[in-house]
Amino acid sequence: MNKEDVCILIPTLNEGKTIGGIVSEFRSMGFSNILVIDGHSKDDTVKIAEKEGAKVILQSGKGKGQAVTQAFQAINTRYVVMIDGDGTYLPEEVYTLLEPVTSGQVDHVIGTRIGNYQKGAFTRVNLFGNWILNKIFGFAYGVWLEDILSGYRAFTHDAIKQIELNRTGFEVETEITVECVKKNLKTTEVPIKYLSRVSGAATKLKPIRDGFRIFSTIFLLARMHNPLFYFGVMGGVLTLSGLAIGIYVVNEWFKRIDHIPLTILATLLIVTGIQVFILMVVSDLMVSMHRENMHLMSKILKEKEKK
Ligand SMILES: Nc1nc2c(ncn2[C@@H]2O[C@H](COP(=O)(O)OP(=O)(O)OP(=O)(O)O)[C@@H](O)[C@H]2O)c(=O)[nH]1
Ligand SMILES: [Mg+2]
Repeated sequence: MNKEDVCILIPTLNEGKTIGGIVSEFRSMGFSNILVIDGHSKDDTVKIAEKEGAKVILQSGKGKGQAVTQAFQAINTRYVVMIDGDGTYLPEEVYTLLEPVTSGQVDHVIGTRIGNYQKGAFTRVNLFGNWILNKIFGFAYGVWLEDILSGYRAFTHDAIKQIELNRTGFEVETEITVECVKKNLKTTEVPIKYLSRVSGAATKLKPIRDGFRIFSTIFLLARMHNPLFYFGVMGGVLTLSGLAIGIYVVNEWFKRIDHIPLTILATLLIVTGIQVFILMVVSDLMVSMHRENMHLMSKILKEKEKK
């Protein structure tokens, strides 16, 4: 691998304490193409990054997701490594991430933090949230990964040009992973070390708000990929809540107490739930047929290319 072919992409927002060290470490390893995409930091992040020899661009919108989207459009090297600017990932592990893409095995590598993290790097809430979101992702997309939210990744040029991103915030890692599954880009995970933030450097992640956003991203993006999951969860929630209210209503009715509005509500919930289940079967059929058509189309195109 030629180091000129690698762009090191670092999204930053007020990371003045750590960005200098990261850029200089990559430079001392021989990586000269370092792109910092900054979210209009109020501290001296931009100045330090430039001084250490990185190219800095300011993002046009808000959020890590928008920054990464903009950077992906601007990058034209053969390989890309994305790393957070908060000093929680080790630049020296870049070769571990690059190996599977440069050897042509995969299009996308995730550095998995779960097996080797410094004490205090994850709060209990983050660790639990991470675990549950990875499991939900597995159910939704049928791909079981350990750390879909990791900020240390490597990509091929082909991958960053195929990945289409629409989310603006911390849902970006999820959306990247979903896009890779949908576009049949091969993904693998390699274990990496995860450090805690240096003291005084504030996180921008709000666990509950961002956790919920990440969950809704996994859920909403599954509609076209796995309608069984998407409509199944929705139908399940509706029907089960209808049944719960229904059981209560019937129980009360045996005691000669009537709950007319609740009876109507229970009926409506159950009927809507069943309709969503029907929609689920129909959507699944449509997605399967579409997939077969696309498969056939790409086969025809490949044969045409051969001729
Ligand atoms: N350009 C840009 N970068 C951002 C923005 N928000 C966060 N970042 C950067 O994205 C990286 C990840 O953000 P963090 O706040 O560390 O989020 P996290 O790693 O999920 O959470 P922690 O566990 O607290 O580290 C850091 O380098 C941030 O500086 C933004 O709005 N714009
Ligand atoms: Mg971080």
